[in-house]
Amino acid sequence: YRFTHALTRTPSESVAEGLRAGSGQDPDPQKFADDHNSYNAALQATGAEVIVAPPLEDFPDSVFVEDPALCLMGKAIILRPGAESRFGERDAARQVLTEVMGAENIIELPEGGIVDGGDILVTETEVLVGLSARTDNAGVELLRPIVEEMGLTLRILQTPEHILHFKTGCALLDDQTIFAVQDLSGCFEGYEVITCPAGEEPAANLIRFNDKVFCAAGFPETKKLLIGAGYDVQTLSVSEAAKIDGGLSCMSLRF
Ligand code: CIR
Repeated sequence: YRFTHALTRTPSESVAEGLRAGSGQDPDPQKFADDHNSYNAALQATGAEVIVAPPLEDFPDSVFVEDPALCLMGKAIILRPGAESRFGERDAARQVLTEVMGAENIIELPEGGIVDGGDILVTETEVLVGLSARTDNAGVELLRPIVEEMGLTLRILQTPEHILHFKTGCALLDDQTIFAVQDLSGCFEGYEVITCPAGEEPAANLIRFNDKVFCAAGFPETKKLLIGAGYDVQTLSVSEAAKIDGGLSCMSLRF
Protein backbone atom coordinates (compact mmCIF):
# COMPACT_ATOMS: atom_id res chain seq x y z
CA TYR A 1 0.00 0.00 0.00
CA ARG A 2 3.05 2.26 -0.24
CA PHE A 3 3.41 3.59 -3.75
CA THR A 4 5.54 6.13 -5.57
CA HIS A 5 3.37 6.21 -8.70
CA ALA A 6 -0.18 5.96 -9.95
CA LEU A 7 -1.28 5.70 -13.55
CA THR A 8 -4.75 6.91 -14.47
CA ARG A 9 -6.53 7.59 -17.76
CA THR A 10 -8.77 10.58 -18.44
CA PRO A 11 -12.38 9.47 -19.09
CA SER A 12 -13.40 9.71 -22.74
CA GLU A 13 -16.58 11.47 -23.95
CA SER A 14 -17.72 7.94 -24.85
CA VAL A 15 -17.63 6.99 -21.15
CA ALA A 16 -21.42 7.48 -21.22
CA GLU A 17 -21.55 4.18 -23.17
CA GLY A 18 -19.59 2.23 -20.56
CA LEU A 19 -20.64 -1.32 -19.76
CA ARG A 20 -23.02 -1.87 -16.87
CA ALA A 21 -24.80 -4.88 -15.44
CA GLY A 22 -28.13 -3.15 -14.93
CA SER A 23 -29.96 -0.66 -17.08
CA GLY A 24 -28.84 2.35 -15.08
CA GLN A 25 -28.42 5.95 -16.14
CA ASP A 26 -25.53 7.05 -18.35
CA PRO A 27 -22.73 8.81 -16.50
CA ASP A 28 -22.26 12.51 -17.27
CA PRO A 29 -18.83 12.88 -18.96
CA GLN A 30 -18.24 16.38 -17.54
CA LYS A 31 -18.99 15.38 -13.96
CA PHE A 32 -16.90 12.24 -14.50
CA ALA A 33 -13.99 14.41 -15.63
CA ASP A 34 -14.35 16.61 -12.52
CA ASP A 35 -14.38 13.57 -10.22
CA HIS A 36 -11.36 12.21 -12.07
CA ASN A 37 -9.41 15.44 -11.57
CA SER A 38 -10.15 15.32 -7.85
CA TYR A 39 -9.05 11.68 -7.75
CA ASN A 40 -5.74 12.48 -9.45
CA ALA A 41 -5.14 15.41 -7.11
CA ALA A 42 -5.90 13.31 -4.03
CA LEU A 43 -3.43 10.59 -5.06
CA GLN A 44 -0.80 13.19 -5.84
CA ALA A 45 -1.28 14.90 -2.46
CA THR A 46 0.02 11.73 -0.75
CA GLY A 47 3.40 12.39 -2.36
CA ALA A 48 3.07 10.09 -5.37
CA GLU A 49 3.68 10.96 -8.99
CA VAL A 50 0.44 10.63 -10.94
CA ILE A 51 0.73 9.90 -14.65
CA VAL A 52 -2.46 10.73 -16.52
CA ALA A 53 -2.81 8.91 -19.86
CA PRO A 54 -4.94 10.43 -22.66
CA PRO A 55 -8.58 9.40 -23.18
CA LEU A 56 -9.43 6.62 -25.63
CA GLU A 57 -12.70 7.39 -27.42
CA ASP A 58 -12.89 3.87 -28.92
CA PHE A 59 -12.92 2.36 -25.44
CA PRO A 60 -15.69 3.75 -23.22
CA ASP A 61 -14.46 1.81 -20.17
CA SER A 62 -10.78 2.72 -20.56
CA VAL A 63 -10.89 5.10 -17.57
CA PHE A 64 -10.79 1.87 -15.53
CA VAL A 65 -7.06 1.35 -16.12
CA GLU A 66 -6.80 -1.26 -13.42
CA ASP A 67 -8.38 -3.95 -15.58
CA PRO A 68 -6.01 -4.40 -18.57
CA ALA A 69 -2.77 -4.62 -16.53
CA LEU A 70 -1.30 -5.59 -13.17
CA CYS A 71 1.64 -3.77 -11.59
CA LEU A 72 3.67 -6.01 -9.34
CA MET A 73 7.22 -5.78 -7.94
CA GLY A 74 8.34 -3.09 -10.37
CA LYS A 75 6.93 -4.93 -13.40
CA ALA A 76 3.73 -4.56 -15.39
CA ILE A 77 1.87 -7.63 -16.57
CA ILE A 78 -0.33 -6.95 -19.58
CA LEU A 79 -3.51 -8.92 -18.93
CA ARG A 80 -6.24 -10.28 -21.23
CA PRO A 81 -9.48 -8.49 -20.24
CA GLY A 82 -12.59 -10.64 -20.20
CA ALA A 83 -15.06 -8.19 -21.80
CA GLU A 84 -14.81 -8.20 -25.59
CA SER A 85 -15.26 -4.43 -25.88
CA ARG A 86 -12.32 -3.92 -23.51
CA PHE A 87 -9.79 -6.38 -24.91
CA GLY A 88 -8.12 -3.69 -27.05
CA GLU A 89 -7.37 -1.59 -23.96
CA ARG A 90 -4.37 -3.84 -23.39
CA ASP A 91 -2.53 -2.27 -26.33
CA ALA A 92 -2.90 1.23 -24.92
CA ALA A 93 -1.93 -0.04 -21.46
CA ARG A 94 1.20 -1.67 -22.91
CA GLN A 95 2.14 1.54 -24.67
CA VAL A 96 1.91 3.83 -21.67
CA LEU A 97 3.41 1.32 -19.23
CA THR A 98 6.37 0.80 -21.59
CA GLU A 99 6.97 4.55 -21.58
CA VAL A 100 6.71 4.76 -17.81
CA MET A 101 8.43 1.54 -16.70
CA GLY A 102 10.65 0.60 -19.65
CA ALA A 103 10.18 -2.27 -22.13
CA GLU A 104 12.34 -4.57 -19.98
CA ASN A 105 9.71 -4.44 -17.24
CA ILE A 106 6.72 -5.43 -19.36
CA ILE A 107 5.47 -9.02 -19.16
CA GLU A 108 2.68 -10.40 -21.38
CA LEU A 109 0.09 -12.76 -19.95
CA PRO A 110 0.17 -15.60 -22.50
CA GLU A 111 -2.87 -16.32 -24.67
CA GLY A 112 -5.29 -19.02 -23.50
CA GLY A 113 -7.41 -17.42 -20.79
CA ILE A 114 -8.88 -14.16 -19.52
CA VAL A 115 -7.91 -12.08 -16.48
CA ASP A 116 -9.11 -8.61 -15.41
CA GLY A 117 -6.98 -6.64 -12.97
CA GLY A 118 -10.11 -5.82 -10.96
CA ASP A 119 -10.16 -9.46 -9.87
CA ILE A 120 -6.70 -9.31 -8.32
CA LEU A 121 -5.98 -8.23 -4.74
CA VAL A 122 -2.28 -7.90 -3.97
CA THR A 123 -1.09 -8.09 -0.36
CA GLU A 124 2.50 -7.97 0.93
CA THR A 125 3.06 -11.67 0.29
CA GLU A 126 0.17 -12.90 -1.82
CA VAL A 127 -1.80 -12.38 -4.97
CA LEU A 128 -5.45 -13.27 -4.40
CA VAL A 129 -7.44 -13.77 -7.59
CA GLY A 130 -11.21 -14.10 -7.70
CA LEU A 131 -12.70 -16.06 -10.56
CA SER A 132 -15.52 -14.10 -12.18
CA ALA A 133 -17.26 -13.53 -15.50
CA ARG A 134 -14.06 -11.65 -16.49
CA THR A 135 -11.40 -13.98 -15.09
CA ASP A 136 -11.24 -17.69 -15.75
CA ASN A 137 -9.21 -20.53 -14.33
CA ALA A 138 -7.13 -20.89 -17.50
CA GLY A 139 -6.11 -17.24 -17.29
CA VAL A 140 -5.16 -17.51 -13.62
CA GLU A 141 -3.06 -20.62 -14.25
CA LEU A 142 -1.17 -18.63 -16.92
CA LEU A 143 -0.64 -15.85 -14.39
CA ARG A 144 0.54 -18.21 -11.65
CA PRO A 145 4.13 -18.85 -12.87
CA ILE A 146 4.69 -15.12 -13.43
CA VAL A 147 3.63 -14.34 -9.87
CA GLU A 148 5.51 -17.27 -8.33
CA GLU A 149 8.69 -16.30 -10.13
CA MET A 150 8.47 -13.00 -8.24
CA GLY A 151 8.41 -14.88 -4.93
CA LEU A 152 4.73 -14.30 -4.21
CA THR A 153 2.07 -16.95 -3.72
CA LEU A 154 -1.14 -17.00 -5.72
CA ARG A 155 -4.45 -18.00 -4.20
CA ILE A 156 -7.59 -18.62 -6.25
CA LEU A 157 -10.98 -17.65 -4.84
CA GLN A 158 -14.48 -17.35 -6.23
CA THR A 159 -16.20 -14.01 -6.75
CA PRO A 160 -19.95 -14.43 -6.09
CA GLU A 161 -22.03 -13.97 -9.25
CA HIS A 162 -23.64 -10.70 -8.14
CA ILE A 163 -20.22 -9.03 -7.74
CA LEU A 164 -18.60 -7.84 -11.00
CA HIS A 165 -14.98 -7.99 -9.90
CA PHE A 166 -13.37 -9.50 -6.81
CA LYS A 167 -12.10 -6.07 -5.76
CA THR A 168 -15.55 -4.55 -6.19
CA GLY A 169 -16.07 -6.18 -2.80
CA CYS A 170 -12.73 -6.01 -1.00
CA ALA A 171 -9.62 -3.91 -0.50
CA LEU A 172 -6.33 -4.00 1.36
CA LEU A 173 -6.16 -1.60 4.33
CA ASP A 174 -2.66 -2.52 5.53
CA ASP A 175 -0.38 -5.55 5.47
CA GLN A 176 -2.61 -7.42 7.93
CA THR A 177 -6.05 -6.07 7.24
CA ILE A 178 -8.63 -6.42 4.50
CA PHE A 179 -11.92 -4.57 4.19
CA ALA A 180 -14.58 -6.79 2.62
CA VAL A 181 -18.29 -7.11 2.03
CA GLN A 182 -20.03 -9.79 4.06
CA ASP A 183 -20.25 -12.17 1.08
CA LEU A 184 -16.45 -12.17 0.66
CA SER A 185 -15.43 -11.94 4.30
CA GLY A 186 -14.73 -15.69 4.52
CA CYS A 187 -12.06 -15.53 1.79
CA PHE A 188 -9.22 -14.09 3.80
CA GLU A 189 -7.76 -16.69 6.10
CA GLY A 190 -4.61 -15.33 7.74
CA TYR A 191 -5.75 -11.67 7.64
CA GLU A 192 -7.76 -9.44 9.92
CA VAL A 193 -11.04 -8.64 8.19
CA ILE A 194 -13.11 -5.52 8.73
CA THR A 195 -16.57 -6.20 7.35
CA CYS A 196 -18.31 -3.51 5.32
CA PRO A 197 -21.50 -2.29 7.03
CA ALA A 198 -24.65 -3.83 5.49
CA GLY A 199 -26.25 -1.51 2.95
CA GLU A 200 -22.94 0.25 2.18
CA GLU A 201 -21.44 -2.46 -0.09
CA PRO A 202 -20.27 -0.03 -2.83
CA ALA A 203 -17.92 1.48 -0.23
CA ALA A 204 -15.82 -1.70 -0.30
CA ASN A 205 -14.20 -0.54 -3.54
CA LEU A 206 -11.78 1.68 -1.63
CA ILE A 207 -8.02 2.14 -1.79
CA ARG A 208 -5.28 2.40 0.75
CA PHE A 209 -2.73 4.66 -0.92
CA ASN A 210 0.24 5.70 1.20
CA ASP A 211 -1.08 7.27 4.42
CA LYS A 212 -4.65 7.66 3.22
CA VAL A 213 -7.66 5.44 2.82
CA PHE A 214 -9.74 6.84 -0.04
CA CYS A 215 -13.36 5.87 0.25
CA ALA A 216 -16.41 6.72 -1.86
CA ALA A 217 -18.48 9.62 -0.52
CA GLY A 218 -21.94 8.86 0.82
CA PHE A 219 -21.19 5.90 3.12
CA PRO A 220 -21.17 7.34 6.64
CA GLU A 221 -21.07 4.03 8.55
CA THR A 222 -18.02 2.87 6.63
CA LYS A 223 -16.27 6.17 7.19
CA LYS A 224 -16.99 6.04 10.93
CA LEU A 225 -15.83 2.42 11.16
CA LEU A 226 -12.54 3.09 9.38
CA ILE A 227 -11.77 6.26 11.33
CA GLY A 228 -12.52 4.34 14.51
CA ALA A 229 -10.04 1.66 13.41
CA GLY A 230 -7.35 4.34 13.16
CA TYR A 231 -7.22 5.02 9.40
CA ASP A 232 -6.83 8.47 7.85
CA VAL A 233 -9.94 8.48 5.67
CA GLN A 234 -10.68 10.88 2.81
CA THR A 235 -13.87 10.57 0.80
CA LEU A 236 -14.06 11.17 -2.94
CA SER A 237 -17.03 11.42 -5.28
CA VAL A 238 -17.40 8.43 -7.61
CA SER A 239 -21.04 9.00 -8.52
CA GLU A 240 -20.44 8.75 -12.29
CA ALA A 241 -18.05 5.78 -12.18
CA ALA A 242 -20.58 3.95 -10.01
CA LYS A 243 -23.22 4.26 -12.79
CA ILE A 244 -21.06 1.98 -14.92
CA ASP A 245 -20.04 -0.36 -12.11
CA GLY A 246 -16.69 1.31 -11.41
CA GLY A 247 -15.13 2.62 -8.22
CA LEU A 248 -11.96 4.04 -6.72
CA SER A 249 -9.72 1.03 -7.14
CA CYS A 250 -10.55 0.52 -10.84
CA MET A 251 -9.36 4.01 -11.77
CA SER A 252 -5.63 3.61 -11.13
CA LEU A 253 -2.67 1.32 -11.43
CA ARG A 254 -0.54 1.83 -8.36
CA PHE A 255 3.14 0.97 -8.23
C1 CIR B 1 -16.80 -2.78 -16.88
O1 CIR B 1 -17.87 -3.38 -16.84
O2 CIR B 1 -15.76 -3.33 -17.28
C2 CIR B 1 -16.74 -1.35 -16.44
N1 CIR B 1 -17.96 -0.70 -16.78
C3 CIR B 1 -16.46 -1.26 -14.96
C4 CIR B 1 -15.12 -1.79 -14.60
C5 CIR B 1 -14.81 -1.59 -13.18
N2 CIR B 1 -13.53 -2.09 -12.88
C6 CIR B 1 -13.23 -2.76 -11.78
O3 CIR B 1 -14.09 -3.09 -10.96
N3 CIR B 1 -11.98 -3.12 -11.64
